[in-house]
Amino acid sequence: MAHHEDDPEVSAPAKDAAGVQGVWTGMRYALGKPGVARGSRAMLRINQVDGFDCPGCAWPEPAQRGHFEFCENGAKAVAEEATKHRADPAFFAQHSLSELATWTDYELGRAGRISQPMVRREGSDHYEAISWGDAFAIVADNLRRLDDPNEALFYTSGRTSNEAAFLYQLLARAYGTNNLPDCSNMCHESSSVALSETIGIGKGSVTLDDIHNAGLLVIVGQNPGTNHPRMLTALEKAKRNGAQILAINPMPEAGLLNFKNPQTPRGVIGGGTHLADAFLPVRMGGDQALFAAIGALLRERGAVDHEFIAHSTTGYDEYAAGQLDWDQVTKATGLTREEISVAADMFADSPATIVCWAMGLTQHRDSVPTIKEIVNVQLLRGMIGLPGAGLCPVRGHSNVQGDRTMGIWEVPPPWTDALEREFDISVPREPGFHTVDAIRAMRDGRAKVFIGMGGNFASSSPDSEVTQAGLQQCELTVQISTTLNRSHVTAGRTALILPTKGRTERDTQAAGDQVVTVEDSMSCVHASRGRLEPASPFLLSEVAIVSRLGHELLGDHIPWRIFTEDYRSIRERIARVVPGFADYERRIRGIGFTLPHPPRDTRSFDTTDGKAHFTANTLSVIDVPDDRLLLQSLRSHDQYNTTIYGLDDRYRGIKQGRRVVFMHPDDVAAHGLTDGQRVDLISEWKDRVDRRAENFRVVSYPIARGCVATYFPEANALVPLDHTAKGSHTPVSKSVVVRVEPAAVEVAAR
Ligand SMILES: Nc1nc2c(c(=O)[nH]1)N[C@H]1C(S)=C(S)[C@@H](COP(=O)(O)OP(=O)(O)OC[C@H]3O[C@@H](n4cnc5c(=O)[nH]c(N)nc54)[C@H](O)[C@@H]3O)O[C@H]1N2
Ligand SMILES: Nc1nc2c(c(=O)[nH]1)N[C@H]1C(S)=C(S)[C@@H](COP(=O)(O)OP(=O)(O)OC[C@H]3O[C@@H](n4cnc5c(=O)[nH]c(N)nc54)[C@H](O)[C@@H]3O)O[C@H]1N2
Ligand SMILES: [Mo]
Repeated sequence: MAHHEDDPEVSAPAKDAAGVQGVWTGMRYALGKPGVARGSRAMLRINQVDGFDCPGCAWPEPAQRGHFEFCENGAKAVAEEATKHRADPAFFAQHSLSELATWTDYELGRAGRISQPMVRREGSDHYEAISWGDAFAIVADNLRRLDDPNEALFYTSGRTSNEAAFLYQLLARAYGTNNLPDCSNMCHESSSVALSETIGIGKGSVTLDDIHNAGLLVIVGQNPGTNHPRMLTALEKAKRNGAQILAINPMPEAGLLNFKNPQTPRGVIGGGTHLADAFLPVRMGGDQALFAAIGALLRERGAVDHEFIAHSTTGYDEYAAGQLDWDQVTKATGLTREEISVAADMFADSPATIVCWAMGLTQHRDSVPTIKEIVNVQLLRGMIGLPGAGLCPVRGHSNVQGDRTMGIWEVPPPWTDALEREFDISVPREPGFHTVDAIRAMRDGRAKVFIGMGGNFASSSPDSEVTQAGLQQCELTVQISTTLNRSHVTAGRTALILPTKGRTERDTQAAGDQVVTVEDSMSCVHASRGRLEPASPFLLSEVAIVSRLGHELLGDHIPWRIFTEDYRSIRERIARVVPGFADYERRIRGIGFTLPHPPRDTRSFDTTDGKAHFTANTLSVIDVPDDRLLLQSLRSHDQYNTTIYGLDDRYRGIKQGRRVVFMHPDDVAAHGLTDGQRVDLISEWKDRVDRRAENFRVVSYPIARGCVATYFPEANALVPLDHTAKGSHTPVSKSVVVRVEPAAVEVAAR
């Protein structure tokens, strides 16, 4: 494999998202990779009622579907699954593990779909083919040999269907552990924690119609143009209906400012729709102070819904008694009091406000209080459970919310008693390991078997060196995967790759072609039917893999075989165990159904006292010394988490390279650097370990002062394992204190 030079070309960032270029790029991915027929057939089935759910993101589909309910993002995700490249036994015979370890994530991903089960036996430097039967026997043997079921880890990424997720947590819990870390731990955990504690449910309270009918949409810490492109269509519609948009972000992301909808003539030919009416270039980590200030200004102006507060909430007096220190606010936000007042006016003038957010809020040390401060502002104005109003955490992975609903969680779910009764098992009640604890357990030899249901734990987790060493120390690692990634290369002493079908692929079992179900970011559950020919005849579905492992490990006390033959039998069990799923089978026909959400549906709150909770949060701002910078790691336009589709980041003006660090021109100068210079990033934390990531090109960029940005997963080496969000244990991927040094000479020459 030819190694790609990482030598970025830089031009001015784009001012709008999508447009013709977006469609062109999307179609290019769709048509170029899998071959024209397979590609376009796949595209036409995305997000249609009888098609498959787009594996791109968790943004909901409208009830009235257009012919093209997908975007560039979805097109790339589908093309990735439909690639013609194969990591087959010949590939693994040719490339040793030590060689593959030198490849970038981009190069690994391009090896394509894994076509057969593979094993790396202890001491060998190569994977070799293995039969499914032998592979399951190895897993079951290793699990049986453990002294304690809590020495095993069952990780899940967020693409897994409800059916596979339900069986997977059943397998782990029946085996005897709650060690179910998942990508949520690194993603929206802070949202789930903050919302559960304040409104009694860890999910967003709006529907797509609410978005369309909002008076004010606040988009904070999210880059929808790249990560949720279909959301732009909803924003455009809201805008036509008269909505105002307030964007809050340290970077002026293209999709927030202007949108050329490629699916309307206006978008293709005209100037597009101006989206943001106001833009606050907040300093990273400054949102808690910002929303506390907005709340204070609203109270000052009397823009308060006293009736709602008296009837439906508690804690207002304590919250309202909080004193605001404006010096602290301006320091934390980097904004002036006037700028914040403009934002407060927008809240005060809006009859219906929705706040949307994503990783820019959830991956900080103070993420939980920050989101609680947003809840405060929404409660203050009574903006919950009203048409066009509410709280909207925008989820990432297409079924990450559904996986949680199905019990993928290190905490035993509230319906654990029902699960025990249904399957006549006993489930431990003490919580298992979340992602960060799972890494600690591997590092310390307390966890010895790692099983990954999708995902790429080695690259997506914090403190790459510690995580990867932890995996390599395991007695057994098992990756249930579609495409090759770094987690296959950072193999345990014995390592298995169990290749599975993607969501786009036909899943035929004894009872015929199967559908699976997923839940989107707005709690709508619907069916997904794969249509494409599977990438290889040897692939098993995720459901079949879990069931065969369950059978091998636990026997047929749980009817694993029946589950695989007909997925309806799994949904029957889910309907009996998980609240909200009664009559599951019938209700997934057509466009599906929406799960109950008390605040949204009836303005009621499932908290201890039946009220929504105002919270009084102490403000403490991360202290960044003058000669240091605060670093965030984010996504380029050409990646899906650790899957790197290409080396460009079109909207930010980057081509052919990923090792860039975005920096305000004044910071470039203040740090004695020049645009284009190569630098090393060294993260500093109280454990005094210098974590390094080397050889990044400085890019002068409009980003808030004192803040820098670089791409995930290249930056994960810089995120200290023990530096997590208070209350949610989420790694602080967006607030790492770094020093920047000119690149060491020998590195620059590499
Ligand atoms: N194409 C594509 N789509 C995706 C993904 C992908 O990788 N590629 N990933 C999926 C997943 S799993 C997820 S979770 C979502 C992620 O979706 P996003 O959350 O949009 O993802 P990020 O790229 O991490 O962008 C974070 C945004 O927050 C801003 N930000 C950073 N720190 C702060 C802060 O302190 N305050 C404020 N106000 N803003 C801040 C950044 O400048 C950036 O615009 O996307 C999903 N969709
Ligand atoms: N520094 C930093 N770190 C981060 C983040 C950040 O912003 N900054 N974001 C965090 C977030 S929000 C998330 S969600 C995590 C993501 O963490 P993960 O979910 O662990 O990572 P992904 O890159 O999404 O996983 C991609 C792999 O999943 C496999 N895969 C794809 N589709 C399927 C499928 O249908 N079935 C199965 N079984 N496997 C499949 C493929 O082999 C592919 O290589 O990363 C987190 N890590
Ligand atoms: Mo995510």
